[in-house]
Amino acid sequence: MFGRSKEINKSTAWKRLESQAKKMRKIQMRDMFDKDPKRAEKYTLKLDNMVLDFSKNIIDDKTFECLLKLAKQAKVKQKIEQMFAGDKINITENRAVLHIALRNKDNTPIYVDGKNVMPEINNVLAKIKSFSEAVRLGKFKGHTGKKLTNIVNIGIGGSDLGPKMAVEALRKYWGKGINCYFISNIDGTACAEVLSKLDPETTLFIVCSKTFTTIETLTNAKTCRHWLVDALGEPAVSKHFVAVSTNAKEVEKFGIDTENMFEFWDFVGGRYSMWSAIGLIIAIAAGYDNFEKMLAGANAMDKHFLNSEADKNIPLILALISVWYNNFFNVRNHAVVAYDQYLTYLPAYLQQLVMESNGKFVNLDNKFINYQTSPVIFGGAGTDVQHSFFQMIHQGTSFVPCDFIVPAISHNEVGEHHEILLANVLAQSEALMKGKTVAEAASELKSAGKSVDEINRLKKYKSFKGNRPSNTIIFKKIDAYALGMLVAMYEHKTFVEGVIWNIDSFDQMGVELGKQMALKILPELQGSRESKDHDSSTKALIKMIKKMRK
Ligand code: G6Q
Repeated sequence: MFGRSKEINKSTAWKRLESQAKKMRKIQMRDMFDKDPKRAEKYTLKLDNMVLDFSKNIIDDKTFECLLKLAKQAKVKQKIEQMFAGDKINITENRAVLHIALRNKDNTPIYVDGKNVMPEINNVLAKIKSFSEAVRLGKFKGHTGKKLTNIVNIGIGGSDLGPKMAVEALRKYWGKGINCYFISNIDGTACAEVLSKLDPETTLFIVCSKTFTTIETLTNAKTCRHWLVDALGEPAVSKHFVAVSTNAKEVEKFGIDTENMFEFWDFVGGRYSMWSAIGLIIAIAAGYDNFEKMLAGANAMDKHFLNSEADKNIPLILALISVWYNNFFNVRNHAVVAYDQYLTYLPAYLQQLVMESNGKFVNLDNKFINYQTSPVIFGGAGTDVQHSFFQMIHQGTSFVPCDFIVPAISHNEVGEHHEILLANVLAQSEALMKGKTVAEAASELKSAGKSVDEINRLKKYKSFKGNRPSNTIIFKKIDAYALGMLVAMYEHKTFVEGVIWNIDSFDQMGVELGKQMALKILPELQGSRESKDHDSSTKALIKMIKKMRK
């Protein structure tokens, strides 16, 4: 129903892009800038307090037109409308995909199986509001009557990365005295290190798990529960534990009163869930007003995405540019560099969003794909990463498209720090685009007074091929509204890429096999079952580990 009769790499738009890429490989961006003084203006889009400059990409009018045709051929517009209408576009799990409903500020009805989902969403939002305010104001107190100031999110994957990224992004807005912690890894160190800093009397645990069956989360939650009960006794649990889940039965079984449970729904995928009660810690840390602003920012991006023409549509254009390099330049990576210390966890969040959504090799027609899907996403905070992996971005043998994200105004305008930071981000994108020819490097060496021998020895090492693409995304300031826009922009970009590749961006079957095998290996490691049915490497490793642990 949602597949396409013709594979996208057989479409005329794809074929046209292949020949266009051959042509564009010979073109230098710096020449296109020289020829067209309006290039930046032409390839810049604005939305509220956000600017996207995508002019430093290896595209021209013809390329842009072909990319838009590809989107048309892939029926991107129709797919966007299907998502917003609540159609079950997650076909492998037969689910609607409605993170957009979580921030549907206009409250227009959205139906799934004939039922409007908005009333339930609004009820949970009201519950998030009243609970987060009660905790912040000290009205919801711990068992011994103390204010809850240490908020611990226990969850993993989608139940961790989004809230963790957003809570850090909004650190400047944290309520006075509030501290946030995240426990995700099954590694006992994660739990031990966090618990060692906490006082049970002032600690609130939020157990976030859509399924409430995830072994890491349940094991961590159990350990934290024991820690609390040891200190304050069983009756304290209801004052120190709340759950966010779709699975009331398992929440109850775990020993959390369903009164203390915040619901969410199957139509919200884990990695798209920070807008739901999974974001409870965001509301507690930064205040419900900011949580609402974040939803409003995302909603503004949703409306832009749904209503803008393709050639003005920010997430759609970013997706097309990504497909352009991925499928026509054989590029396998994409770097996201946020020049904002508070966005430190954005790349980790995006790694899941993009790679879990689009790292797929079966299409919507149930066929193996013979073209490249998700790139590898990596990144970090600028300027730090300029002193680590940027060497490869500037002089590596293949290019890595970059997204540079930066606020014009910092939350911490200390001395000239922010201006230096801004100068750096602009310098990076310009340097990547322009490069420095061998002749330019030679003339620089000459001006520095180097000998002819020295110049000849060094000029290639000091050259930069340039023509390395990047997008620059500027916000006035990264407040909660801007954060909402930014994250929604990437969600929709990821969706459009998936539509073009004709894959289901909303399941994650690829994480299952390892989980299944771990369950089999666990009793073997614990000694209760003999290791068999493994390859010789795994068998030997089990044996060695058991010996070391004796
Ligand atoms: C995200 C994935 C996955 C999920 C975790 C945690 O889209 O579904 O990362 O969020 O596996 O699952 P639970 O929330 O069910 O514990």
